[in-house]
Amino acid sequence: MDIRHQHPNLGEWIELIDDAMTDPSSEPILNLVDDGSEVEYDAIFIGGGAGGRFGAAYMKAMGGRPLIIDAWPFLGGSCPHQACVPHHLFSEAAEELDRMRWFSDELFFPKFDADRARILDLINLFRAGRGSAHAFMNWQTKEQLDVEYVLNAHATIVDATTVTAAGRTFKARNLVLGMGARPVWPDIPGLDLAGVHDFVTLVEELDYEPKTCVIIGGSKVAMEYGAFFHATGCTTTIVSRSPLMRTKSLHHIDEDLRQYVVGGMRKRGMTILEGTHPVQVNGEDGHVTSVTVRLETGEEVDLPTDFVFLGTGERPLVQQAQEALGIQVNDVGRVVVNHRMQSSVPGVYAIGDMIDGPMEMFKARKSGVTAARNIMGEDLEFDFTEYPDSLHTTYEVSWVGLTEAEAREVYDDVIIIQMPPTVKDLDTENLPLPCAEGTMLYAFSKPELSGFQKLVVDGDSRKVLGAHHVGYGAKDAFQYLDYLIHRPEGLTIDTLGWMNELFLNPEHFVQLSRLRAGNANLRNL
Ligand code: COM
Repeated sequence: MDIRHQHPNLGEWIELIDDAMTDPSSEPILNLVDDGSEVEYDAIFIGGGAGGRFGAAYMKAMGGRPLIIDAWPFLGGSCPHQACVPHHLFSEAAEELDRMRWFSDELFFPKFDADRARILDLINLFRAGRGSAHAFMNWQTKEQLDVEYVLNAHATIVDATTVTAAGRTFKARNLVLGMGARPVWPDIPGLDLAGVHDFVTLVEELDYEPKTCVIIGGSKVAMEYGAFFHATGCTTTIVSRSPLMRTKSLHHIDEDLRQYVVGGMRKRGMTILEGTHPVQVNGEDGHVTSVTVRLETGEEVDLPTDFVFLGTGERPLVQQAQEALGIQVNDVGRVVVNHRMQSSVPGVYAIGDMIDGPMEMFKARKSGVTAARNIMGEDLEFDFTEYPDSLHTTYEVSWVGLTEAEAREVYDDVIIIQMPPTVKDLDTENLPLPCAEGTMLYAFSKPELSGFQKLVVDGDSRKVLGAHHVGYGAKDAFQYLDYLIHRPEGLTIDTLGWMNELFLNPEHFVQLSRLRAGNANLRNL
């Protein structure tokens, strides 16, 4: 279907994409300036997810000629379809549900009606609404960004400059691989039973309301989806080999922050079994009924459940690139690239979830842009070994820079500014601080739920080394804190304490820094 000279509006795009998703024999969607046969593109982006879409858009803006090819009939990749967008919807629901449960029948809150808190309703809400994001990505990329694309068509890599798709052959100076990743399932018996899901099959296939959940794995996905399931009333147990937030994929987790987050999950009734191995998933009549696990003590126990969720990580889709190009991948199956996103094959770049580092949006988009800018002749490096991070439980948890323990290994005079403070016999359980965006109601009636924050400062240089926050409303500020503290000149407590805070805003550490900045020799707070 050639849509180059058509200009579907959003509603028309939704229909077009729906038709393509439901009809396996539907035609490719072509948005090509000419038939493509005589053209040498600057780059073909295989995969139009966050990395490919942003890379191609940047290249086009620089005067280049990119082409995106994607197997799905929409751009944006897994983010709006199965990954980040549903996760954020579910995390927001978890936060709301948590508040409604704690305040059930208090103040203006109605009595909590557990029958109305359903996983399946939220999934159906997402399924019914995700088409708008898909439509917008296609519309914006065509009409505003003027990027050519072929959708609803599998790309076959012929060599480092040639790709076939939709029955045509396309040539380019460079290939940018952004085919993404898919969840990996561990090797334990019983995972073929109905009722076993990962975050992809959850939104595509769940067709009943689970009553209990056993989560296998201790990843960010395990914690985030677990907190959501539990908040709906689906009693959730997490089975993790490592302590939560101590998995290899997370860095710079401060121990006090970790204790507050994991303690908060337990306080809400979740069971968290650390040092525990899944042995097998058991079922009856083809449906899961329990999970056998080996506890830290060596004892094996059965955890009855009607729903198993896997949070055991993802692997990139590299097979085709390996077979066609002999591209180098590392021991966890990620394409090896340098800081310009160049792979071991000249002219072939890899981006997003295909490469090492966090499978996060900032890395996807910026790696795509880095590839594009290098292809267009810039000498630009992107090193994503340091980055701010966040996750959701029923809280928003954000962190950047060094933990207290990491700082103490390197610096002699580490100063901690923290709320609530660690002071013996202070009765901090009843201290309504930090009270800030989203925790005012908690502060005044359930103070121990008000959150946690810690700033780590080098007392000698007065520079902020790290910031750690549990609460609400701080994540946006951490984007800028990350930038400020990683500048060569860093961010001193004096500069931070001199910023203009908007109302209380303790989550941005401004007022707490101001209380100490007058000290010539900094002191803990
Ligand atoms: C976001 C997808 S949902 S993209 O990064 O805008 O392509």
